[in-house]
Amino acid sequence: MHSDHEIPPISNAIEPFITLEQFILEQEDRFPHSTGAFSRLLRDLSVAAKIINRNIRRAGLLDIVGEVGTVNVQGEMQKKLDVIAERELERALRKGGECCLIGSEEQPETIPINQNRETKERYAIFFDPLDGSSNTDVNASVGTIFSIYHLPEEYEPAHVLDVALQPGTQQVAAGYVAYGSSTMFVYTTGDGVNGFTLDPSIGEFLLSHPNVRIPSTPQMYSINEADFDDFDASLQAYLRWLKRRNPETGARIRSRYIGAFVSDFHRNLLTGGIYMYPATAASPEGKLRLMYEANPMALIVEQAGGAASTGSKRILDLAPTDLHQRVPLFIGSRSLVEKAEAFLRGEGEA
Ligand code: AFP
Repeated sequence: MHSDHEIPPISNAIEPFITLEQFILEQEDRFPHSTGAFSRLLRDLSVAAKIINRNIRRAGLLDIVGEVGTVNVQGEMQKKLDVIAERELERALRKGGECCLIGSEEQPETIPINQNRETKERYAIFFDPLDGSSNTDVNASVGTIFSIYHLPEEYEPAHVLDVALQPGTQQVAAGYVAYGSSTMFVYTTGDGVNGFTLDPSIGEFLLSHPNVRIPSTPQMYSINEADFDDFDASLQAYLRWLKRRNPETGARIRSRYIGAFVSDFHRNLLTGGIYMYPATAASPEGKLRLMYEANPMALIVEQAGGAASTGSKRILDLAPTDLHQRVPLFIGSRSLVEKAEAFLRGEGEA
């Protein structure tokens, strides 16, 4: 017991830590024929993440908050930090040389890079450089999301997008960076999910959340309820069900919505819960993009024991047709995603 005036001791002796780079190299050692290209790719992404983080952390001090004055392919005003994040990712991937195709939320078309490189391993990377970027103006959390695919050894350059657009099940890796009260790099290669927290004093991501599992008792639901009147009646019924007290425990799930998918997803991954961006009358396909938002998070959530659905189909099974394709999304704890699907089929409880 501590008296009112006594501050409980806080241990800072949780070393030794493993860095993201050490972790990646250890994983690589498990594959005897690995060329190291994939490890270098992840390293490049982590370097870009550190530079983006540096800019975000000083955003209020430099002239990098607000809009650039241009509109991106989504019809959204580009923020200065959107452009900076996009540039840093592209620069790191060009320099690294392992990535041969970039698909970004901020660009109308994919960008072929490093095409003349002599390499057997070619990767395509799809990313949202700065998800939730409207949050930067008000000092709230934002994130970066990425999804990695193999490209075949040989392909017709004019048709590279056709070979790059693959279902989410084919992702080699997926991850995100959450720029919150601390900065975290979370990723999966299809063998569990691991989270690394940036230690700014040494400039390294350190393993802080090994083998993340989404808790089975959900705590949170996240949806923009301002759109309630636009939702289908079955979804409205599901929301009413979510708000009920558990008849046995009296507990109630809480509502949280930051307006940055990465941050809402990350919190729900750690606490248990569901994030929803459904189809509405105004957005019949929902708002979030399959290739660089839904697919990478779907792989992560499944690897952590959760689920991701359009409301009727598994996200990872969808055959993509377009770089910027949108998709309705229900993602998080398996029990809540399955319940949402049941309600949307008209089989929910009264
Ligand atoms: P921005 O990157 O343009 O800020 O969009 C963020 C986002 O796509 C997603 O991260 C949020 O969950 C969602 O939009 C919020 O959108 P609503 O304001 O329609 O709820």
